[in-house]
Amino acid sequence: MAKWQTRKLEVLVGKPVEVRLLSSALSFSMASLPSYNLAIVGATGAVGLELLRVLERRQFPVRDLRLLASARSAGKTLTFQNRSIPVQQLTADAFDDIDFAFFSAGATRSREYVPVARQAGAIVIDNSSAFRMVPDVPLVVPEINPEALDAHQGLIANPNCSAAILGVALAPLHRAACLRRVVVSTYQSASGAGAAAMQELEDQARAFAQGQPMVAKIFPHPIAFNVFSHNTPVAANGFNEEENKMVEETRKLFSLPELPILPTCIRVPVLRAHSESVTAEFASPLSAAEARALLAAAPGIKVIDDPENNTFPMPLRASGDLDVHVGRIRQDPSDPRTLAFFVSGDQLLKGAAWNAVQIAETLIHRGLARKSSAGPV
Ligand code: NAP
Ligand code: 2RA
Repeated sequence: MAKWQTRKLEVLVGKPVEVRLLSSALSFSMASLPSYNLAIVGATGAVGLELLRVLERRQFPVRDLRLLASARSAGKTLTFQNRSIPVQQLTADAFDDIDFAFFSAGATRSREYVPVARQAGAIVIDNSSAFRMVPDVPLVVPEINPEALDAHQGLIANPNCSAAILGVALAPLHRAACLRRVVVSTYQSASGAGAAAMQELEDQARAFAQGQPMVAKIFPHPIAFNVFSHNTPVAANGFNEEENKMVEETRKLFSLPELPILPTCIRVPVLRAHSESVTAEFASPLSAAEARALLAAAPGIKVIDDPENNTFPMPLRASGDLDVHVGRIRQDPSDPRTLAFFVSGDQLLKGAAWNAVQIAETLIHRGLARKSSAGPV
């Protein structure tokens, strides 16, 4: 961050501000680096396809790219840097000579094949929920806890997309004022449930427009023109799986194992990008202006906060953006330590593909891209 930005922040906050220079650490140049052999498990899925686009966008130094999916996709081709690359069936010998393996094919595949990939020497960055809460597996969002990568043993977990987006917005505020409690309601897009769910929303909207019945196969209820509680099972504690993941993973990301978090996860008829209405309580008072300045200076965030034009974060605008959009920032009139704000972030990017590639970039730049070794799983 430039010095003038730090000073502007100090004027607004009214005290010296310690700003961690994550910004520069996060906008790495990937030119003139050695190149790597990559594998993408689940390359044909919603996240896998985004991984291909993000690797291109970041000019990630790729030597060889192995695209893996189920037997259904074997023989298909996908395009990467104007080259046509065949999709291969995921098998145990698919990881020979691979430096980084990005997994995005569900927890069952990760449980079976992540140990195989690590045994073959690959560093695994896993988008599934399989290992996120294993104590020695770092769960990382580079804007929050890049230092957790230092002790990695060849496997890094990418958090749940709703937790990642929430965490990016909370991080600069927590650094300034210390989080005490979070209440969050999500507005989650169809693509959070995969490529087929995204297609289901499009098909239902088309059917509705043509006066045809809306067929629900992936979701338990019609997703077009509807809103319903997140489609994961409700656990004995009354919270659904998505809500429980948000609580556990946010606590792990911030190393705040007792942080009170009250989530409500909702599916909405949006194709892509999750939104969240957040109420956060802090140990010390934080005005809306202070929060806006902290958020504007933080890496990975765009402040979209324009009351005059009634323009705030929206999933349509956040779609395709690597940054999380934050706005509608207000201080609770009844408690100066409580803020309310609204967030939209492309969960296929910051909640999955971009965060995974960013982890690989951070490993390379911190000199941590060493070969995998035996570890906790
Ligand atoms: P998706 O669109 O349904 O894609 C699933 C991928 O897994 C496809 O490439 C599929 O290949 C592959 N696959 C399925 N069964 C397989 C098998 N037996 N062997 C090898 N590959 C198999 O799902 P997604 O949304 O991309 O999610 C992928 C993972 O990322 C999940 O673990 C999910 O929890 C996680 N994630 C998703 C999001 C999100 O916003 N969608 C965000 C964060 C994390 P075929 O095409 O051949 O079937
Ligand atoms: C969802 N959190 O939106 C998931 C995506 N992994 O359902």
